[in-house]
Amino acid sequence: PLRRAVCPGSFDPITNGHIDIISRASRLYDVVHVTVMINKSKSGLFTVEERIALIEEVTSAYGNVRVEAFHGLLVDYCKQRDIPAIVKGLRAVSDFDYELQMAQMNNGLSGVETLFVPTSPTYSFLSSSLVKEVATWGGDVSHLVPPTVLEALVGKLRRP
Ligand code: COD
Repeated sequence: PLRRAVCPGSFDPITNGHIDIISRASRLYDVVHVTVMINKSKSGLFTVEERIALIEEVTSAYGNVRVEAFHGLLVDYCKQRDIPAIVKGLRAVSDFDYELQMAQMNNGLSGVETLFVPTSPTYSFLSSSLVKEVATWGGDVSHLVPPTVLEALVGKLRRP
């Protein structure tokens, strides 16, 4: 059987930090599901469809990445797709507390395992929200997101 893992997130938008984790997961698993978890209380800059299109474009080269959205609990998604592993990036100690809580909750709910990949030091300060904030004020984020995402970001911020 194919060995599957999921990289879940908001991806609003996908950054080089996410891509680092996805590409490393794609070398460890046969199929990597990159799943936009829909959060009704967080509206986001990009629509779910726009996020999916951007993720598809920047991960197409890996060949074993499948992109979709899910509304509900991550453990239910894993059950439906028969996915035994969640792969997450850890940026700093500040991520650890919350990520550990989620990992333990998800394992307790369903037995799914969470594997943590240490972020490349280059991306340890990087988050979608910082990228959006810096870009909003005209700061240069071209080294933090792929060109397609940069273009989408600039377009979005010009006509809000
Ligand atoms: N370097 C490396 N990895 C990174 C970086 C970076 N610079 N930035 C982000 N990542 C990785 C992290 O592993 C992060 O968790 C993931 O990418 C996604 O990041 P975001 O910011 O897009 O997404 P979040 O943090 O909003 O995602 C949270 C989830 C959507 C995964 C979580 O809320 C969830 O599972 N929700 C579904 C509902 C559910 O099951 N809730 C119960 C949880 S116990």
